[in-house]
Amino acid sequence: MTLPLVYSPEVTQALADGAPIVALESTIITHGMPYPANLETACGVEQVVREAGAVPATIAIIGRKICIGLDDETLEDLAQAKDVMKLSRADLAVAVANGRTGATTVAATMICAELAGIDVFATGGIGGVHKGAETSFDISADLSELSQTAVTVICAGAKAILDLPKTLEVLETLGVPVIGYQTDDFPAFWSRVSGLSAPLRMDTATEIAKAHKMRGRLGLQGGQLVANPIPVESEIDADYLNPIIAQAVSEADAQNIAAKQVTPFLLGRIVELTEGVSLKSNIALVKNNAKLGAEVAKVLKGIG
Ligand code: PSU
Ligand code: MN
Repeated sequence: MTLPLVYSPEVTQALADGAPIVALESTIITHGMPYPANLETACGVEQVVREAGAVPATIAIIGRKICIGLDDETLEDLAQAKDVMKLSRADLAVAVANGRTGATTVAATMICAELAGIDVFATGGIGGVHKGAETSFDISADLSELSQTAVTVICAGAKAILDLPKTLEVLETLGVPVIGYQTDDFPAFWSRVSGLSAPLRMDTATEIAKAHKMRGRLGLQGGQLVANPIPVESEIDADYLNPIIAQAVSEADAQNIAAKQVTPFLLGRIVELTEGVSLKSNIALVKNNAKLGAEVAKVLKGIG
């Protein structure tokens, strides 16, 4: 049985050459940012990966196939589509089997990347433990995916829409290495620091690549989470953002937003309430992560 994977020409060539590839998610395009910033980001991030000497593979489910690498026209369509499923581990197979168009979250992108033989994936923020999870039980499937799928995920930490201490506790319980890149602090997406310590620290792409390989050699399941702080010049003042985040969270509660809708609702409200200020920083940090992803992918392929 062959897997339902189709590769872009660029990714096909890279796989044949043993060249470095960086996986990219599509939920950030369909449910994470508004149009046209989502499209500009998707194209811009791919460009950063290429300039850093690796090949980008944006992943989505289209026409009963797991597409590894999307052409510009498909990116344009996805960026404007309204009825795209947000896919995690639970619904990935359903979407492929039933011909639904789907965008992959961190969890689903990890699964697809591993199937395609891609070791490194760069994104913005991961899902985590939501505030109030002690009653809602809302804990993203991204966390358990990190404990079972052998992909190194580069992010900028997690947004303060989440309960960050609980998110780190769950990652520890699940055995996921959380690595601060060139920092002792766990970064909080728009801020370089969260006030929480990063459980591990690494200062080079080489260290990250070595640790990735060693997990495989030791037979340890799962991947690694690298938390790369936002560039200083793109940071946003927490005093400005915190009340906005609190407002978005209380609106979600008041409107009984639940399950898959929670994260997209919060992300959308924060962009609206900051009148796009948060979006500019979001784009900068994704590009910053794409660059580090390319460096790690290059070391894993023996170049760089
Ligand atoms: N956090 C962000 N931006 C995003 C997401 C999370 O700052 O775009 C997206 C990612 O695709 C992530 C998903 O995997 O939301 C998590 O959704 P949930 O909380 O429903 O698991
Ligand atoms: Mn959830």
